[in-house]
Amino acid sequence: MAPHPPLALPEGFTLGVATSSFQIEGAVAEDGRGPSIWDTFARTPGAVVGGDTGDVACDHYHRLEEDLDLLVWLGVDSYRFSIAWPRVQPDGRSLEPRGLDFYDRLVDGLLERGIHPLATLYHWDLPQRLEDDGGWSERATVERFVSYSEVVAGRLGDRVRDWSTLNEPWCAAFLGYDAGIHAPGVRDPARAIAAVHHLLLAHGEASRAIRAAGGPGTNVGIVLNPAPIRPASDDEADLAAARRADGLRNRVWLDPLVHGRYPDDVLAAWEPLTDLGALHRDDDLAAIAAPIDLLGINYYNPVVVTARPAGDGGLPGPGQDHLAEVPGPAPHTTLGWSIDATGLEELLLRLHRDYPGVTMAVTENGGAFPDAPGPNGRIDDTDRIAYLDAHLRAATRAAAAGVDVRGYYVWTLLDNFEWAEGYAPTFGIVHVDRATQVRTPKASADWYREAIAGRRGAAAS
Ligand code: IFM
Repeated sequence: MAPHPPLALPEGFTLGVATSSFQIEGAVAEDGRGPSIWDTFARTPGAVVGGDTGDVACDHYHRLEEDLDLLVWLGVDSYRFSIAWPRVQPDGRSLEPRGLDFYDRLVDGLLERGIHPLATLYHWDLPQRLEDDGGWSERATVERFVSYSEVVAGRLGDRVRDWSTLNEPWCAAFLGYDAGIHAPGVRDPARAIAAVHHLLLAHGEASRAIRAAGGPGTNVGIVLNPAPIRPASDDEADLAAARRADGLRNRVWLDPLVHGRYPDDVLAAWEPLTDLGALHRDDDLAAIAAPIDLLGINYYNPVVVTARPAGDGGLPGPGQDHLAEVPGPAPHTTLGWSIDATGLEELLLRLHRDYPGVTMAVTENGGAFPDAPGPNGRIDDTDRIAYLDAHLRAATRAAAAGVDVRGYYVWTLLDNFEWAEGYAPTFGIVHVDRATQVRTPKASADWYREAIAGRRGAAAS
């Protein structure tokens, strides 16, 4: 079961698992938590497969100790989790101390167990009240995020040293405000373009506030979901489509964050869609480009794109009507995503080349697989083990080639609420019985546990 051949991890390489608040916590109306945009969206008929909601999810809010003990059993170095903004500020403004108390217990529970916390402040659960005022399309949401970040870092910053501001702002902006397939379900290119800028600005401004609240030794970063973009063919139109798609998936985030400027081709494409002059103010880019300590990379699969006639649909993202994603080569996970670990290595090498000097970690990687229980009820998910093993090796190859990549987090600990797909796709290394909430480690959990222990053994010998 242990990885074969043994993993050659760089010295000090972190192995962890990742989750997010809305996907696991449940208890959406408890201890003063306010509604988030995902509570609202999940109740919109047809928005989420099977009408699933986050009302119960993995009931993690009530099963915190049990889940912390699972982390101990796995032996992870670090746990990446997110804080639910509407638990801490139910309406995006006023403070709910019981919400903060929960994260206090979570952080203390991790530290008591020798597990390093990596806290994300925003994994898509915007307080609904802020969306009613315009959400990420409005500049005022930046201020709200900064004050929320100050409150959380003020309370936890004596114990949490590593923070990320946002998780995958690409999804928040483009799936949420352009394609409308994630909360808040808006389809308005101008609002999506505004959301990009405000999310980036919120990251930059909040990073300053978190450092101030946490004091020396505070590390702040952001988590993105960049991907290698591959043209469907060598046709000039497909090559141009790939370049265009790369702009919105990768460069529109990374160029401002690292180089302090938006890519010219993206600005040119967006100019006809909105008033960029009014949106982008003088000092914004300086704030966005504040140095980061860690760039989190969530990697699942490369994206294959083709040119197509403009019309409804297209790739998520303003100005991408004439682009489409085509299925990548087999094999695929149950969500139809190509399994391609070489894409992770290629991506890390490209980021190292184009954005030198940035320290990275793979903050999410994993797959949804069929997970049929065997006669003894055990889930022998050899497909997931093969996936994780190949990707972990790809990350270590990139590290050996000189990329500054310091860790790897499996997505995810528990089978959970997979956003618009509901509970059917399972990414967890631990099975969760939806009726009883009983947690049962899958074979992949045993594999990861042995990989972690083997690595520790190798370091000690
Ligand atoms: O479940 C999500 C997670 O919330 C963000 N990254 C991708 C995962 C799988 O889709």
